[in-house]
Amino acid sequence: MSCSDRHYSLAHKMPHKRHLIEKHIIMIQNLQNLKKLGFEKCFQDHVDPARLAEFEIARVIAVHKDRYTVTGGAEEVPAELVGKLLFSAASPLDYPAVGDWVLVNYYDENTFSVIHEIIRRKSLLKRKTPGKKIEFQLIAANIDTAFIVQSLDHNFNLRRLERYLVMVNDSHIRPVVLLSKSDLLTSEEIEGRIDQIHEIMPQLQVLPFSNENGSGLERIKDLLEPGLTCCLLGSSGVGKTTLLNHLIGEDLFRTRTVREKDGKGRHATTSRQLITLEGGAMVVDTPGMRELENFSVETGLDDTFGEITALARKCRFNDCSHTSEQGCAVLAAVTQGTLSEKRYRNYMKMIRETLFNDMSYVEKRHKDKAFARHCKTVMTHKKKQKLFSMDRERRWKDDTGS
Ligand SMILES: Nc1nc2c(ncn2[C@@H]2O[C@H](COP(=O)(O)OP(=O)(O)OP(=O)(O)O)[C@@H](O)[C@H]2O)c(=O)[nH]1
Ligand SMILES: [Mg+2]
Ligand SMILES: [Zn+2]
Repeated sequence: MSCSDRHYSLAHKMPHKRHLIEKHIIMIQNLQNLKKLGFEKCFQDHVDPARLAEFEIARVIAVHKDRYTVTGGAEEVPAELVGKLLFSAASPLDYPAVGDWVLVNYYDENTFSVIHEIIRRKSLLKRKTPGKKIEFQLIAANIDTAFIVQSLDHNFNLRRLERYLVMVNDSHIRPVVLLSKSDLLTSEEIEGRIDQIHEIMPQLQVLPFSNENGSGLERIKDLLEPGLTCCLLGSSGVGKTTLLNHLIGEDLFRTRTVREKDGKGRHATTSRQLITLEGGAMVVDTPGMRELENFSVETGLDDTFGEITALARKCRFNDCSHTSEQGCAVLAAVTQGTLSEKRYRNYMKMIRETLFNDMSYVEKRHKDKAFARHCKTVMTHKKKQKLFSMDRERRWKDDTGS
């Protein structure tokens, strides 16, 4: 007897239970669908079973301002927040983000839904909004793996990588580093950069790849297990959306054509959406984050050297050091005389000091290690000297017979 036959005969014997059994079967089927979307037991543990009689579980797959799209595994349904949730929200953290699991009610043959509750999150990726106020903007919830994408050209920068890593680690998400545009470098150069990363973060998984010639794409696909939720992070223009389009297998999302003149262009990706790949993994694409790119926002450099940081944004390279680069807008202003050399020198001095004060924990630890090594060398040297002097003393005593 198959499982459904047994349910059928049971329902016949106990007609009053029939409704309950049918509901149970629907719930199991729904649970299967939810699992495909990444639903795990830990989420279920946070839902009051009584609420499940009233609501259904769904996942937020898109956010556009105050409108949402949710799905329980079948159709994608537009959703709004219930008034109570709206009015009780004390901070942006209380609103649903892409990837959130929520309790909803469906209406009008599943063409509309209302979100009543956000199920406790496993992880939350958020960014501080620029400015002094401590306010957060949600990026995505319940992410398992964050792919931090850096391109192997001038975008490659260990400091920036650390910033992204700190953010990902703080959110309890597993980081994987993807080095894009491997087509632009020789394999020795690529190995060199991977070594540089492993020197400070030996455990980190680092995969080079190219959207241009497809190398490394298979290794990335291998990581995308069914039910896994991941996100793409990294500077604007490193090729996140191009990678996503490759993973989907078609050019579904708009990518950026780098404008030759200033090498920058606008952020191509602006919306937040959870895309389900054919293999069953889900991906959120994100735009590059200025605040992780540009430390001047956090350090107050903007307040003091506003006109220079404005110029710096026009430099061709995101990580321009304003010392020798081609296309450096700051140097150009000094040459043209619109920026005084003295002010430029003060700015550079301030940057050096800020960079030093702002040294990340990895660098500090690295320094500590170097310091520890130095201490050890000194101690060994001292020990040797002591042994040497003891030996000399002994010999002197032997010689003099004292
Ligand atoms: N040579 C080379 N160019 C690439 C590669 N990947 C992407 N590009 C180019 O880089 C540019 C930017 O790519 P996008 O995918 O739009 O970059 P993004 O990271 O999504 O940028 P934002 O959405 O602004 O954050 C495009 O012109 C791509 O053609 C690569 O592997 N090699
Ligand atoms: Mg993009
Ligand atoms: Zn510059």
